[in-house]
Amino acid sequence: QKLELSYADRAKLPNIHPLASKLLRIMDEKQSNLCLSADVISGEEVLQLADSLGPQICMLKTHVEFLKRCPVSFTQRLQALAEKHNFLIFDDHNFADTENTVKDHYEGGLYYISSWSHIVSAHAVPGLVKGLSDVGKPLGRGCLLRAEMSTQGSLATGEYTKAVIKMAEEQSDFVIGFICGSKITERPEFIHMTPGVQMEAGGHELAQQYTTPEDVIHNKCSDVIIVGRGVLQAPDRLKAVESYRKEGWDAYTKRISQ
Ligand code: BMP
Repeated sequence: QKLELSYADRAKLPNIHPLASKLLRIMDEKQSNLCLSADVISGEEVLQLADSLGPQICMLKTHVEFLKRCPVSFTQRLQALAEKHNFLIFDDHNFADTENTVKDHYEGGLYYISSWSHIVSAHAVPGLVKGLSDVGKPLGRGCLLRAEMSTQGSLATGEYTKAVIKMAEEQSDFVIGFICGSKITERPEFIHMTPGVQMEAGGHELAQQYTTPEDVIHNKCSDVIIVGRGVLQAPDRLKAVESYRKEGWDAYTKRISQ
């Protein structure tokens, strides 16, 4: 039986995108496959989460456009915290428009997302990420394509998901992986990231459906768990983030040693 490649081995693959390689190295060094979804509405609180929970995570996910109080210095301070604690920043913008429109939005607009976010997400519906890659590639940025969704009744399934994988393969100089429910391609250069994670499986919040870190990383062979409310609504966030990190990491070590 063929042993699965470790995160550290995948980081050294000849065709890997430098940003995917950096992420896999961070995951290996910090023993963390946890992305914190910092879904709070105050910019100061995002910064405080980044500083206090940063040592436990490989990535911090923002939705910058819904921050209520976003100080001018927010993105600079977030970048400094990402350096300090060695994690990547992922603004989960879900770009899904024409080449020209996404380009302007990614490069400028209110938030100049390309200037500070290592990674952004995009829907594959427009059929291309060229507008984004024109802006992001020269800066060494990467993109995650939404191949599946964790919501009940999602339309991103079957043939659609297959088409997303093909799109990623054709644009692998910018697309570093997927938002998906499980591993969807055997190509080890791509990163699989999965939301809808809590310690208790089977929970629902509006149309969100939850499963566990063990299920996502061990059974479904994804690479990174994305956790929001599981940490944010816990009475002790530091304790919660450490237990998600540990569960996710243990599930990974069990998977690769099989
Ligand atoms: P929570 O763990 O609180 O349910 O947060 C999950 C996060 O992942 C949210 O920011 C949500 O927007 C995002 N997300 C998701 O839940 N399902 C998807 O299919 C795609 C997402 O980006």
